Amino acid sequence: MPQQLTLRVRPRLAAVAVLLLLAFVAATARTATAATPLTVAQAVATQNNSVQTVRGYIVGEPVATSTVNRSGFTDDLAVALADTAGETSTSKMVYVQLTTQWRSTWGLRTHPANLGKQVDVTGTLTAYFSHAGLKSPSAISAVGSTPNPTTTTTSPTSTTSTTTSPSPTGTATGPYDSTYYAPAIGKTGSALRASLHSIIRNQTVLTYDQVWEALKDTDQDPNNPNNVIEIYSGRSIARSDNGGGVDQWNREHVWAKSHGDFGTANGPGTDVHHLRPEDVTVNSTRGNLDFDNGGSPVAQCTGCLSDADSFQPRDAVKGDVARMILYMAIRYEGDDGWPNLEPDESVGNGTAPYIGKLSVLKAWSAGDPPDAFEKRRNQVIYDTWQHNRNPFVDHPEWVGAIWP
Ligand SMILES: [Ca+2]
Ligand SMILES: [Ca+2]
Repeated sequence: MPQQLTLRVRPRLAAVAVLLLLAFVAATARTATAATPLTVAQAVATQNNSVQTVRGYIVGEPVATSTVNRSGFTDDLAVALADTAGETSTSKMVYVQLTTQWRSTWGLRTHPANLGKQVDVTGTLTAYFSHAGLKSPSAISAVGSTPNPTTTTTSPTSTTSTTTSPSPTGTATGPYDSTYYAPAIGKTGSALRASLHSIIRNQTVLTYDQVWEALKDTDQDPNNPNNVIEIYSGRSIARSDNGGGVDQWNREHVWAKSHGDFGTANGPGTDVHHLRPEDVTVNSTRGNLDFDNGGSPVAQCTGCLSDADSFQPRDAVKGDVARMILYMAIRYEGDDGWPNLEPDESVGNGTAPYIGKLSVLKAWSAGDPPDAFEKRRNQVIYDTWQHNRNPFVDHPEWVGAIWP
């Protein structure tokens, strides 16, 4: 009898297995046929009046065929999308018409912090401003946020009440997750970026004079409290030997201050999350160069390379440099009187508020995770000086969650 029972059950199991298989195949097919958003490059090449969904970063406000404002926004009527957040070439953009229903949520005059956000826009691929366009949108949503665009919000109270969905990137846990970072936990993409920005922009702003004292604290040599460590060269030097003379150390702006031309007024120019002690001569060699791999050896800076358009620090601080640059990108979004700083894929950015190369910085961050020195520095800045944190030191995986 037991054997007969087994024989009866087996066909049933087989039938269930077949049903499960069919369900799986159906689900897979549904996924495979779901529309993949077009890139901006594809949208530019497909101006055929079809209705499509395009994914891109908001890079400015188009006001004429070849003019896109990146700051000083004049209206909420249109936004330009590109495949990279730092794109400045209008030929690599698609201009999105914002019909009335979208202006209060997506217009840059009302929401300048939308600059740099990644969005999906569904509309008609047709010329706008005599330029590649996407008109009459039926849906606009931030990538990584809830798909219903009407729930997109910018006020801090609404942000914190957003339902937490599981993060597709997976997250490490940290000591500040239930406090400082609570509104950001579980988010990714543009939602994570917006949340982190609203968290870290609350800070004490130092004067340029205070930066000297802060650096003597934040960059203290762990083996000699009377010294500081120079970022690029790694040299330990008396903390009191600061100034403008040869072989002294001075205040290096890792985000070169000419990139966005913010100078040394209280603000990004005095933000010690990216200010570091460096030898005067090495600081001068780095100048305002973008970051990239390669070049010739740099005098007084073992392991550093430099050429006409880029600088590469020693291996031990490559990740530190990357996380400082990416901190600046999230901290400065153009909404508090300073330029919207962004990483891009260029070298030779000059005075534009961009620093390259993003792909290299991402690799540097992955290859050189935060060590005790970098973590202590972040803590000292938080406890004593600015009272804000570098999220990428606490959660290096957020680099990939924001810049996939
Ligand atoms: Ca490091
Ligand atoms: Ca920014």
